[in-house]
Parts: sequence; C-alpha cells; structure tokens
Amino acid sequence: MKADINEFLTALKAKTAGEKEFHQAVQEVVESIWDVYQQNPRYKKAKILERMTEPERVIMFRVPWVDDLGEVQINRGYRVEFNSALGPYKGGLRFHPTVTLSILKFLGFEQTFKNSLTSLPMGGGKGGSDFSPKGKSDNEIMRFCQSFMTELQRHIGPHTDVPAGDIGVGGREIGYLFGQYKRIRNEFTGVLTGKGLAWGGSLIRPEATGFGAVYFVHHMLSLLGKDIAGQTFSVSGFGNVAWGAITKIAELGGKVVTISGPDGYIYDADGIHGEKIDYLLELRATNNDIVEPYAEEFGAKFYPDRRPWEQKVDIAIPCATENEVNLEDAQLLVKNGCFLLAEASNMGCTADAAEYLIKAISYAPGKAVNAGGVAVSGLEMTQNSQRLNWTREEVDGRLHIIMREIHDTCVRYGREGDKINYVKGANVGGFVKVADAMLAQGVV
Ligand code: 2IT
Repeated sequence: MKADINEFLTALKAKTAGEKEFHQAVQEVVESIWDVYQQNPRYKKAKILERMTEPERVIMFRVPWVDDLGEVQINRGYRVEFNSALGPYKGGLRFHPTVTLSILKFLGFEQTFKNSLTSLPMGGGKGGSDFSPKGKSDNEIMRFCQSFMTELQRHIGPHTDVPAGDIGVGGREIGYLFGQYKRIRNEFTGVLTGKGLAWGGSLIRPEATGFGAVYFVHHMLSLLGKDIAGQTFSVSGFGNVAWGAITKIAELGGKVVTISGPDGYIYDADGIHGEKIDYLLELRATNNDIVEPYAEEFGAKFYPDRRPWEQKVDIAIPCATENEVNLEDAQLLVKNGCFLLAEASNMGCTADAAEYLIKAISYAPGKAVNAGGVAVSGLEMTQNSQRLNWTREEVDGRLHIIMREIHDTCVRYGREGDKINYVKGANVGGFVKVADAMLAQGVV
C-alpha cells in the first residue's frame, strides 16, 4: 500500500515541482482515503484521484494599481477553480505577501472536501493575491480591489464561482470588490459572500468560522464526557476567526488566555472576555498587524517573537495560518496537559505534528473544524437566491446542525477502536461524495 501511495505522490510531485504546501495537503488526503480507493475499482478506473488533484482551471493575472504617492504598483492575482462536481466553485480570497500558487492550490484542494462535508451544494476554489494590506491606506486598498476585480469578474458569477474573504480580505474588501463587479457587469447578484447586511449579507457570517469551530469542539468534548465550561484555551491569531471563537468560548464559560500576531503573543491570565473581545476588532482595524498594544491596554504579558503553544492549557485552537503548530509545539502542548487540539486555521499543523497528535490526544483538522465559515457562506447564497434575509436564530440554528453533522461524519468514517481519527473521518467523508459525483458526471 505504502509503495502505491508513494508512486502516486512521486508522479504528482514531478508534475507540480516546488508546490510543497499543495503536496502536503494532497499527501494527507491520499493516505486517509487509500483503502476506500482500493476497495472501489470504479474510482481507480475513472482516475478520480488524478483528476481531483488537477484543478479544473487556474487563472493568473496582473493587478496594476497606483499608490498614494502616484507610483505604479504591480501584484499578481489568482483564482484556482479546483472542483465543481458538487456545485459552483466556492472559497475565499487571501491577500497576503506569502500567497503563491502552491498556497492557493492547497487551500482550493482542501476547500473541495470541506465544502463537501457541509452537505451544501458547493464546489471548491480559492484565490487571492500577494498584495499586503498592512500599512495601506483605505484608498489604496480600494484601488487595488477595483483593479483585481476588473480582471476577476470575467471568470466568476453566482452560478459559476462565488469568492469570499480569507486572510486580509474582510467586510471592507468584499465591499470594494462587490462594488466594482456590480459596476462592470451591471448586475446585483450574490457573486460574493461576506457582504454587508444591507446589501445581501447574512447575519452570523462574521462569527460563523469561530462559532462553528467551538460547536465542533463541544461535540468532541461530549464524546470525552467533558464540557467547554471551566476549560482553559490557547488561541492564536487575533483576526476574524480568533474573535468569533473567543466570543463563543467566553459565552459558554471557557477561558481563553492567549492571542497572537506576527510580532509575538499575549498571555492574559485573567482571560479574554467582555470589552477585551471588542478591542480585538479595534486592533484589527488599525491595519498594523501587531498584537502587542493589547498588553499595554489591559496589563497583560507580551512575549515578542514567540508562539502561544508554550503556555499550559487544556485545549488549543490555532486560528492564524497554515503550519503554525510544529512537532515541537505539539509535544510541548501535550506535555503541559493539553488534551484537545482543534484547527480553526487551514492545515494549522505540520504533517509530523498532525501525525503525532492523532495518536496522542483528541485532534481535529481544519477542513472539519472551520467549515462553519463556508457553510454560512452557502446559507448566504441561499438567502440571495430567495431574495430574503433570515434571522440570526435561523442561521445560527442551521450552523449548529451542520457542525453536528460534520462531527457525526468524522465519527462514522474515523472510528478506530475507542478513538476517533478525525483526519481520516473528515477526508473519507468529504472524498466519497465528490468522487461519486465525478463518477456520475463522466470524464470531464
Ligand atoms: O477557508 C475558508 O473556508 C474560508 N476562507 C471561507 C470561504 C467562504 O467561501 O466563505
């Protein structure tokens, strides 16, 4: 079995040299689904895996714009339309200097399985740019978004491809992108999600990724006979996902003691709650991408250039970016008594950290834990099609059900003795639906 997997991966790597994040994401899925693949000769005959690992379409384009000093700037824009077996391509846009084709291919590949797990009719895609919003003025961000959409609009549409936000793309950017799409196409449609409430957005979408992650953790804890209340949490990041997770944990009686940024991390022994949670939004709005000011504001401790995983906690929820927990971090967490790690970031753990955590504690991967964000994007699309806005209770109620069902799927496909292998459960559960749809739709 190992030899066959290696043969497949060697061929993939030869075709996609240098795309190391993409290789990491594919390897994890292939190892999880290999048994199912072998048991189903129809998949092999139709070359489902070879097709699934080749994006249906990749669009790369120049994004020229003029900065506040009148200088011309050039960035690269991307949209990876990975898989449309289950619905229109769906997934976020990331604006960050680390964006490469490899990063967006890994994210688009993961998105395909994540979207499948939500049970909503969405294919997988991802896009973005190496543009850095850090330190940019509002006008510069608007001009960049307008230039980006001037090209992207040719390739997307409410029945074709529906982007949303990711790192560096929030409500403000979605507004500028939507405005430019509407102006060029002369159409008011649900072509993007994460829109403002007055112009087609959904209640709970800003909270959805973080809330959904905590609902998922609640189900993981239930299986262990435990509860959120009374547990101590470490969280990384201080953006939209961390904000949503901390809000829900505080509401349910848990205590979050860390947040982090590119500059280091904060340890707040008293826990992050109340006005401290609102302050995260202020900090984000400064566009400086540093977390240190929290320490001065609330008298907490700041550890420059370090990661929060060295603190003693019960539960860790990485909410920042890929590969933010390495093997050493994972071992330190477990040594200090951490018994559960749920990734709210996409591929938050390195491959060796994930392998270790599967055996050591209760560990769940991003494509299951953070699926609440795209799930509520799917519900935003439904509301746009109906030309209706649902109540907060309606959306949150559906989010609860979706997260419970994703957890059920992980348990169904991931049970190994008295443990749940959530990585296997999520990968097999997500894969089977996409593979069967591809079989039904022929060689396309
Ligand atoms: O990683 C993700 O699932 C997202 N950034 C959200 C995608 C979406 O379409 O809402």
